Parts: sequence; structure tokens; C-alpha cells
Amino acid sequence: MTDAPLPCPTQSGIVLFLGVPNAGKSSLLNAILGLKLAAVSHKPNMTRFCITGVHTEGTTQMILMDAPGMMQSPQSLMEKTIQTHLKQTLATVDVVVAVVDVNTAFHDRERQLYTLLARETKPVLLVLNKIDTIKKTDLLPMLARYQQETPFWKAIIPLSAQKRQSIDRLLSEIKPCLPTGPWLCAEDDLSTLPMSFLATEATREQIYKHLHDEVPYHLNVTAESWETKRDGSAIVRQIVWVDQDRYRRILLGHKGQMLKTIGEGARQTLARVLGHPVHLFLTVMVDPEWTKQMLLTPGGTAP
Ligand SMILES: Nc1nc2c(ncn2[C@@H]2O[C@H](COP(=O)(O)OP(=O)(O)OP(=O)(O)O)[C@@H](O)[C@H]2O)c(=O)[nH]1
Ligand SMILES: [Mg+2]
Repeated sequence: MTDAPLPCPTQSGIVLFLGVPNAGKSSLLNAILGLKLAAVSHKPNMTRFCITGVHTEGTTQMILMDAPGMMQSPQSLMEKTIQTHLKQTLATVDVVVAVVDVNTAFHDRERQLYTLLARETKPVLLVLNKIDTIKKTDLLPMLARYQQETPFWKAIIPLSAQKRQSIDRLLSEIKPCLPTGPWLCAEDDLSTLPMSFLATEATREQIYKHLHDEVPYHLNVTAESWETKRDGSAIVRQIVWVDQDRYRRILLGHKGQMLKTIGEGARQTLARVLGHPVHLFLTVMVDPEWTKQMLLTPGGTAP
């Protein structure tokens, strides 16, 4: 009689990407998933809620959480709420990946991150992102300085999220840190968040891309309805909330052309992620209280 082989144990866990605004956390999530799930912008504070992505490979499943950027001194009620939620999230995850832009590696605003993580008992990894922007000879002294000044990292991984360099190395360093246990999601799940919410992020990304710096911070996008047609396409309706009528006019643009451009960009992103055609309809509404509504209904659901 031969013994049947033991079933291969599965591993699964929650991995949090933490870093200051603009470090490249959302780009890293997208690079691992191989698709554009999280909104990316050159303007800081793009991400307002933790965006999750599910990466399943072999026997391992990682729930990746792309967090809002850590702020030294949050000002508004919205910023303060986001930062409190961020610290609460840190307590619930299995692994922390600190994401740092190599160009700002030892700036003051990064220090709060190192101080916070030095106290952490769970595995903490350091990603040095955007290595495509510096000379290789500048990297070695930086690595040495990290090892000397902040010796608590389980591993330091220099990579480029944008160029998708060394992403496999990061995944292989995360894997041994994950607990053994059943998967938390189905094998083909993309995210733990509803697609209707992720779709609002695609629209917000396009608004950040096309409009003047001032406007994006004065708006929110919420999901209104999502209808799947028999031919597999989706009819998606969203509302863009602004707090003043002048922002509504900027969003609409001349003869509604700006809103049309924004909608077309978001529609294309969504169609790529979903793998089927999308018809996206955007409405702009004015509500001076939209930030309060957003805090009451986090996750971007319609107020
Ligand atoms: N050159 C280069 N640029 C990158 C890389 N990764 C991200 N970026 C750029 O850095 C900017 C910020 O990227 P995001 O991914 O939005 O950064 P984030 O950390 O999620 O920012 P917040 O959500 O605001 O906290 C964008 O313009 C990205 O294209 C990289 O590896 N190389
Ligand atoms: Mg982000």
C-alpha cells in the first residue's frame, strides 16, 4: 500500500502597501495585477480609500491593499479620517510593504513611516521604487544607508513599478511571510471591492489627468447604477459631485467637451479591465456637503 500524497497547503494573507503620497503604491498594485485597477496620478493624494487587488498564483493568494498616502499633518476632516483609518488598517494586515520613491528616500516626510514601522512586530519589507529614474551607482550607497539606519526590514527590494522591473522578486519575498490557511477569495477574483466602486476610481483618475490642479480635490465620484446587457456589455452611470457651481462648469467644459473626454478615457480603462464593452454616462451635480456625505458612506457609494 502506498501513502496518498498530502494535499499541498495553501497560503493566504493581507499585504498593505504603505508610503507617502506619490511613492507609487497604486502603480505597484497595478504592476502586480498586470492591469489598471487602481487610479494613478502624478498629483499626490490620488488614493482616498484602500484599494484591494487579489493576486493568486500556485498555492498562494495575496490580498494586496493599496493605501492612501501617509500625511504628516492632515488638515481637513476628510484627510484626518483617512489617516485614522489607515492606522487602523495597519493593525489588521499580515505583511507591510513600505513603498518609497528613491528620489525622496531620506526626506523628512519619509521619516514618520520609518518611525511607525520600526515598532511593528509583523514582517515589514521595503520597496525602493522608481529605480528607472536614478543611476545604478546611486543605489548601492542608498541600500547601505537603509541597512545601517533602519535595520528592521525583512528585505529591501529596489524596483520600478512603472517599468514592471523586479516585481517577481517582491512577490517571492512576500510569499514566505504569509500564513498558511485557506484562500480568502475565489481564484479568479480581481478585488474584494465591488467593480462599481473601482469604476468610479477610473473616472476620478481621468479627471485628475485632464483638469487643472485645483479641481480634483473638490470632487468625488459615486456609482449610480450598473446594468449588464445580454450581449455582455455594461451600462454604467456615475455622478461627479462638486461643491461649487464653478467647478461643475470647469468639468463640463465648452459644450460639454471636457466631460466627454473624461468619460471616454474612463470607459476605455474599464473596458480593458472588464474585457467587454462599457457605456459610461456621467452626470455632474453640485452639493456643498459632499465631503460629509462621503465620510458617512465610505467606499464611494452614492450619497
Ligand atoms: N518613473 C517612474 N514613475 C513612477 C513609478 N511608479 C510610479 N510612478 C509615477 O509616480 C506617480 C505617482 O504614482 P501613484 O502610483 O499614483 O502613487 P501613489 O503612491 O499611489 O500616490 P497616492 O495615491 O497619491 O498616495 C505617477 O505619476 C506614476 O506614474 C516608477 O517605477 N518609475
Ligand atoms: Mg495611490
